[in-house]
Amino acid sequence: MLRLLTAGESHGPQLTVILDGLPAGIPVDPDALLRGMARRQVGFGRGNRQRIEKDMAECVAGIRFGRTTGAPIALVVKNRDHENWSEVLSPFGDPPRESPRRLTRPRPGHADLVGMLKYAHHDARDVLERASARETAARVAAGEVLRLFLGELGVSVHSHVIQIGEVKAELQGFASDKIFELAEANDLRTAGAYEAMRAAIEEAQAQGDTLGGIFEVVVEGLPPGLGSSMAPDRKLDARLAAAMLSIPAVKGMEIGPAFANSALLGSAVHDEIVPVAGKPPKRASNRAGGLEGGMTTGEALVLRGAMKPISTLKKALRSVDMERNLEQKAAFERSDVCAVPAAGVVGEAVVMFVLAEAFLESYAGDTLARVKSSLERFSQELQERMRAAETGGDS
Ligand code: EPS
Repeated sequence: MLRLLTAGESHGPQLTVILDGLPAGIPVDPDALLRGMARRQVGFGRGNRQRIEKDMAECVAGIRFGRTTGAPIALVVKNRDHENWSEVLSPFGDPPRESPRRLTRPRPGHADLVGMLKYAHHDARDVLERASARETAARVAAGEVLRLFLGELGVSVHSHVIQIGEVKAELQGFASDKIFELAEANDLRTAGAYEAMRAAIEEAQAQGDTLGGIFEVVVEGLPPGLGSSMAPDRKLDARLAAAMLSIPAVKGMEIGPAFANSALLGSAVHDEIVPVAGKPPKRASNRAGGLEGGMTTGEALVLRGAMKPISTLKKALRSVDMERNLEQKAAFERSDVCAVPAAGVVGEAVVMFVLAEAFLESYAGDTLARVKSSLERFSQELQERMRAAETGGDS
């Protein structure tokens, strides 16, 4: 069983993540963690906070001399901005009177109002500090360890932005390698329509507004059969959907071109099965996005996340001052205009967690070597089966 738990407020001293259940013996390169965290901080349209933070994951448990030990892994990401907030977020003592950081006019779209009602808070800061997407830095830190594990199993995970506001990237005919290379090279993490996307963000910013969009996570190198069709809660598509929707502001998810598929005839949607000598069959296309029957097909896994626009608006919407129950404009505080590029990197992290869990279900092992040899055995079994079928002795 793989478990992940994060703690930490957006402006508290640090974020903490515990990842428990990975096998021993995974090589961990601290520079890889650093690079992964830096990718999440990229993004035209982010606010000034990213100029303050330089995210680093400090390992405080579970890794020794560059390898996982099998113990729970604990990583810490310091919030540099905390020094400006230490009084406001003090764990003890009395709240400062008339604090300018007190937030009583909840922002539509944020967790503010419902959280105030649910937890009986008078200051929405008690809600928003945790609802903030800052928490995703911790999940990305853990995700980078998961990436190293999956990399050992031959799996690679990428993401790119396919839409900002109404601007769509035109990617017809692009090979996936080219898409990833282009996306890694710019601050919108997109392989197409960069200039138009940037202009849309600038326009929203000039109007005191915000923009959402769609990112795509692509995973290559998966074996067929991760997940299960046998019970609803083991279906990989359902688990991936839950993971994607756990990212702040992600309100929709799509497996491959699922919405477009729903408008087509079956013959135009389903991926035909073609034989390969000595190996399991391949697919002539991948409109299923790499999943059938709640299991990976062995083709690339393609998942899309739709992110709503950031809910902190300079051009504030109507709200209610909860101290007086009177109509007021919603509060505004420093925020991002658009965070879709970062959400894609978070998407990678949450998807990697589900995939690592699924690998450990099918190929359990206390050490990386045992997990690898179990996966290798499965691959050999598939090849032997197809070779036997070719010689007429289907086993
Ligand atoms: C966020 C508000 C902004 C974002 C933050 C999420 O923070 P601040 O209020 O300190 O400017 O930058 O995201 C991050 C700090 C991050 O690292 O992703 C919010 O309200 O959700």
